[in-house]
Amino acid sequence: MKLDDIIISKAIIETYTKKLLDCLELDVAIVGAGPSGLTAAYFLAKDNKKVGVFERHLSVGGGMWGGGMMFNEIVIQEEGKKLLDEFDVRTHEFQPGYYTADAIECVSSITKSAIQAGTRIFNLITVEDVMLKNERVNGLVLNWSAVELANLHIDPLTIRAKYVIEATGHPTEVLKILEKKAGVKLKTPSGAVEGERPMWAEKGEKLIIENTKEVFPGVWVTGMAANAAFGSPRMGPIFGGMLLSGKVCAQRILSAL
Ligand code: 48H
Repeated sequence: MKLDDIIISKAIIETYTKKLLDCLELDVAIVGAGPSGLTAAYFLAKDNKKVGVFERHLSVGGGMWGGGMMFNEIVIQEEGKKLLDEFDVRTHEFQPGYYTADAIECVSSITKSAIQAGTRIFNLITVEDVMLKNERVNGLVLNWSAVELANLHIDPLTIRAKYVIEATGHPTEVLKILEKKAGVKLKTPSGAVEGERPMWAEKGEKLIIENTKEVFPGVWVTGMAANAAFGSPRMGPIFGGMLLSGKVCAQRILSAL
């Protein structure tokens, strides 16, 4: 069969452009394709909401690939295991209440589920700012991660969304942007990002569910960013909280939409 190089290029450019154009107005825009962001995306897309995920890196999955200290297995508790069952990830009971799963299988299966439910994931795009109107976030400001890396002076583009999910993990990048550039008060005790506390798996996993909420008009926080925002402990390589927080975030947004 004959292959034309230019048709290959045209196919990619046209298809990608269509995908991006279709995401200029979203129900929910998610910043970060770690386990919490991907899980939230899956449950929102499954409910027929228009969801786009923007991820700075080439690969999705955030901090999940490396398990604990590069031992690429994760630990999950009973409630989290049910979610891995839904994502068709195999788990192994280590001892009652503690399950392990292959970190690579987790990332690839959750990602596949989110995409097949209808989520569009845009890797290599960094969220460098938010759109703020009448004291409410109503969209994101995007640029190629390569522009950020090369420190080029190139203006960004924007997308509009009914809700934004802050799923950037430990650095809470979206909330830091709001703090620094908009000077607004978040719905946290101090009005600012409280900062994550030292490791305490049990407490961190419990609090993450109540920390998953709207932290500023139009912005919901999930995953590690939720505990960092509200000053709760980190929890190490137990990932049930990330998945459950993503699910709860989606459910709470679905009620709000
Ligand atoms: C685009 C961005 C931007 C930006 C960041 O860190 P993550 O895996 O986040 P979670 O919350 O889903 O999972 C946290 C988990 O991986 C973890 O770190 C745990 C459990 N730690 C416990 C402990 O004790 O250490 O993913 C966040 C993603 C990453 O892929 C980033 O590249 C991406 O967000 N991201 N993408 N624009 N401005 N900032």
